[in-house]
Amino acid sequence: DIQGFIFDLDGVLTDTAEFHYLAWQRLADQEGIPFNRQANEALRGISRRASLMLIVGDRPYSEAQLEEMMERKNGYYVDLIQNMTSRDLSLGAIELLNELRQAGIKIAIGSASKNARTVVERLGIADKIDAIADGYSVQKPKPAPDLFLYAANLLKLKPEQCVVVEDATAGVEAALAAGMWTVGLGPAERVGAAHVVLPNLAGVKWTDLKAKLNS
Ligand code: B16
Ligand code: MG
Repeated sequence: DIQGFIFDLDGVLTDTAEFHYLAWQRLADQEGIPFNRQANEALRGISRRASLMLIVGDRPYSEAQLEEMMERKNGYYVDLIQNMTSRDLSLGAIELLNELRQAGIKIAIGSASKNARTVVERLGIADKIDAIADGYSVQKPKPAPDLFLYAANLLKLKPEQCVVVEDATAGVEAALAAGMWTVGLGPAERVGAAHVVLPNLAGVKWTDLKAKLNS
């Protein structure tokens, strides 16, 4: 029986992808590295370091320079998310969170971001979340199952009792590898491997989802 939900944050409960993009673009411009919105698509849901490595490619940066660039990008990103409010919640998110809580389902965040706690606070949903697994929780990033297993453990649930909601290919892979029910948000080319694929959270009801996951 399903007793817990683990929500990815960026791209699922809110759209911080634009802020990540603006911060990476600023860094790339300063470094004279070609980058654009399309290149940014490949960074969806992957860790800060893996994102930077995709941007710099085979340019010979030292470890110290890479660290500095990650910090610089994060500074821009942290500035951008200070202005977030509950208005930045994805359409349908608050309704689904409320319905799940009323049904006694436990709720966790499973995000690769080291800024997940700040974003949860800014969105005003901290009181609806039972546990947060974030960029500090495990060593191996998605597509490894570690982060979602860590989240399930915080909820004291078994993998098969959990539903993961993800927008990224790496996240869907991580959820399946963890042995959890998986809801993919977005185009089938991106999240088609999930058990259920939906465009976004708008109008999504737990009662409907439950029926889909059981069939
Ligand atoms: P940070 P998610 C991911 O969050 C983002 O989708 C990804 O673009 C970002 O690089 C990653 O977090 C790390 O974020 O630099 O803030 O630690 O989708 O797993 O909620
Ligand atoms: Mg995501």
